[in-house]
Amino acid sequence: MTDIKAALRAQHIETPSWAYGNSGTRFKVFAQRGVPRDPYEKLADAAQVHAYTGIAPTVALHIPWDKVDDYADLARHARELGVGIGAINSNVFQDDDYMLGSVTNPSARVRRKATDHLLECVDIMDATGSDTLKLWFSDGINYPGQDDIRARQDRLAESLAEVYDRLGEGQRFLLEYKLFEPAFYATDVPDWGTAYAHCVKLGPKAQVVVDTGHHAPGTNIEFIVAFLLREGKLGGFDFNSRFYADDDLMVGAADPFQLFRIMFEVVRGGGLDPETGVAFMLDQCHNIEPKIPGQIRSVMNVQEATAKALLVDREALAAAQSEGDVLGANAVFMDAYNTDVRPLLAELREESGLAPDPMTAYAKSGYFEKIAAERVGGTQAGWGA
Ligand code: RM4
Ligand code: MN
Repeated sequence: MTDIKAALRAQHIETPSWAYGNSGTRFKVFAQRGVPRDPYEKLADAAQVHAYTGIAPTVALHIPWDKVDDYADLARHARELGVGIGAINSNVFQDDDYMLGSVTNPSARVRRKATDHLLECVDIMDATGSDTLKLWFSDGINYPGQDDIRARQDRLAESLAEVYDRLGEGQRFLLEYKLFEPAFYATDVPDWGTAYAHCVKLGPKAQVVVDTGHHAPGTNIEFIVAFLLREGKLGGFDFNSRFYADDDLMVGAADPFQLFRIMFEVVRGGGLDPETGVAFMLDQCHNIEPKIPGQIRSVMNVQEATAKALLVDREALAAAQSEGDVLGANAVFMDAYNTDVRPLLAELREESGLAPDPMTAYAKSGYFEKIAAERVGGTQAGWGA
């Protein structure tokens, strides 16, 4: 139990700045009270998630949504709030120039512009002390014949190589894949295999990030996790859950059993050891639920799945597996999943001087009432600003 608690204490879950802003679907973005107006206020909200969970000490930024004049000052502000700057997320999907792609665009001028943005993100890493750049490309084509699939791979490789060469000591990039959307026919980085092949060619500073919402229904995500971890190429997760497409709902809400299976492979592959560098990040939007409690709940969901994964009796499992005891092995696995770990986590929090239930503690704190009263006027942050 001491080992399990130590592993749980060491786990860090990163929250995304965009989760604190308004979001919605293409039909409607619902504005909520108290929503941050700038990156400074987003960091203040993220600090609340850390204050009540104790395990969310970093915040991912999205550029240009979180553009500021002085990034060192933003990092200082984060430190004062007790958090740090996590991954820098690039954005090459919201400019008219990118209609036919960013780094894979047939136009050399557009490709240059896109790559320059990625390089600018590395500058921001330098200024904030962030060690991770996250690359997601919306690039792809909607119609057969629209562009040359193979040439687009060449252009992608060229841009990635330039960014890779710009990375400093202790910096890395994570390449994210996504099956479809916004491109519908062929996406340029549609799956882990494509991301993996590019990363292998580039070297150790390039790794794959698994966004749990970016697969076809029924995909065995834990298999991908086991494989990438074994190859030293699992850079981290963008956690969220989905029912249909890239729903960005709270992680563990749609399929807690899948989250447990993923976390078991992480534990099995040593991915909880900080040296492996697996980043546990959330990539979510809270369209209809309040944002800070939505993030607190999500962090707790990942922590609960991790605790259950750590509870799997690995010795008993290995014994059953080597004897070919199918039902016995499955029972060991399910016993852990069916354990209620909430009392253990409450105890862990109390040992660290935190309230046993972060949701209630936050609700009682009065923080929401305070930001709702104070944050009037100005333009609320939203997905895309
Ligand atoms: C993309 C992808 C990226 C995230 C943006 C907001 O679908 O998941 O990780 O930065 O959405
Ligand atoms: Mn993502």
